[in-house]
Order: sequence, then structure tokens, then C-alpha cells
Amino acid sequence: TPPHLQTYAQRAQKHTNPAAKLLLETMERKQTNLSVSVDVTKAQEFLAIIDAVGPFVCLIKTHIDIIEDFDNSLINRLQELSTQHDFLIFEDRKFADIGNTVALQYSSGVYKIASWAHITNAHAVPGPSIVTGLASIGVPLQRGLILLAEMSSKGALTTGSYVEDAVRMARARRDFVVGFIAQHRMEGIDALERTDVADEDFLVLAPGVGLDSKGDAMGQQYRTPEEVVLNCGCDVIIVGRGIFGKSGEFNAESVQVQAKRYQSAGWDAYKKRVSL
Ligand code: 5IU
Repeated sequence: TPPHLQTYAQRAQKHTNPAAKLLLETMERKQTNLSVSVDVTKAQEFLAIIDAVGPFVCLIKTHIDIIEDFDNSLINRLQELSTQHDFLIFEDRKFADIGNTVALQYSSGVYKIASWAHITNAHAVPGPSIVTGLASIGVPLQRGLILLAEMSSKGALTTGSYVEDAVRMARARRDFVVGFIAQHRMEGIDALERTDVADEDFLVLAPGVGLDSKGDAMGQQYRTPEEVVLNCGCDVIIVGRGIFGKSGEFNAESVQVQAKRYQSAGWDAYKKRVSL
């Protein structure tokens, strides 16, 4: 049975990467495949949104470098919220340099991403050395890496053999690469009957999810949770503005209403997919 037809609980039991296992366990425990992308620029609003959506998500996605008033106390608070509300943290860093440089960017600098983000992501464009570089930091810390296989934006160059090559790169480092950012579960992941990959389980995380809008003015394209999870076999839905609205206009009640709405839509689509 391919992974997307198994329950999150079944997959959690067998997964050998600690971050992926924890994510799958959390999804099952909280009955949610929702990840909220908290793309706001003020620390206070960032934390307020996370506190509001915390009960409804398995994963909080961050762009830590857009916070204007960043300091280390923000990371402490983020980690406290992660424990309190039981979610993992995914820094959407999209690393894209040579191995040596990404290892430094991941471990050092102002943000020290590896010290707090359970999961981060990288472009496949530099080739396998980017995974080697990030793994040198992430594996000892029990982290997981997501490769960008397909982007949601209009005209993205992530098509054809690029996607297949990203899958090959992931397959070569299954101790660390736990999945993909993609718009659908790529055929190449599961169509293989090769015995050496029979037990592999890549998670597919899909951004570009919205219930009320088809896109934005800068090329973003939205599909519904049902399209993404049920029809396209993705495991986690990533929702930003569909939940928190506009940066700077935080309203806890409306954020919670939207988070619950996306949580139910994502979970219903999952239950249909695994026939529960
Ligand atoms: N994101 C995408 N598409 C992609 C990738 C990442 O939208 O292909 I890779 C990020 C960008 C933003 C979030 O942080 O996911 C989506 O936010 P909205 O739901 O507000 O569009």
C-alpha cells in the first residue's frame, strides 16, 4: 500500500526519521493536517497568531527573516508555544547554496535555524551536495529536510525532469530528507516496485491552499484542501493569508474560525482518502 493510502498513525509507527515520526504522530493525535504559514513582520502579531491557531495545527511554518523586531526571546516564546499547543516548527528557509555555505546558514548567523526548527527546506537546484551540507548539521539534531519539488507560483520552472531529480536526491538521503513541497504526490514516489525503496515514506506538503480565493496579485495560485489532499495525495496543507488575513490586522476570533475551518476541510479530505 502506498503511504498516502495508509493512516498517519500507521505511517508514524514505521517512520525512521525522528522529525517525520513526530509530525505524523502529532497529526494523528490532534486530528489535523493543517500547517499555518505565519507571514507577518511584527513579533507580537507573529506570536498572537501562533497562540490562536496552535490548537488546530500540526506544524507552524515560519519565515523568521521577515520579523522586523527579532531577538532571541522570540525563539524561546515560539518553543514554549510549540510545547504548550503540541505542534512542530518548520522554517521555510529555502536554502539554495553549496553544501559548505548552507551548513553555515543553517547552524549559525542571527537565527541558528537548526537549533529550533524541527523541519526546514531546500531547493534541489545545487544538486546532492546541498543535502550533504544540511545533513551534517541536521542529522545529529534529529531534524528533517523537505526538498522543493514543485512550486505553487504561476510559471514556476519546477517541472518535468527537475521534479524527478528532486525525488532521486531525496531517495539517496532518506535518513534526513523526509518529503517534498509539491502540488501533488508525484508518480515517481510510489510507482516504483523497487524493493530497496518499498519501505520509504515521503511526506508531501502543499502550499497554495485557499477556500475563498483562486490566487493573489503576485502569481500565487490556490486550490482547495479537497483537491490537494484527496485528489492530489498531499499530506499537509499549508495556509497563510486564508487564515490570518492581512498582516497587521490580527483578530483572534476570526483567525480561530478560519483555522478550524481549514482543519476540518483538510481532515475530511484525508479521511475520505484513507476510507475512514
Ligand atoms: N510557499 C508557496 N508556494 C510554494 C512554496 C512556498 O506559497 O511553492 I516552496 C510559501 C509562501 C508563503 C506560503 O509563505 O507558502 C503561502 O502563503 P499564502 O497561503 O498566504 O499564499
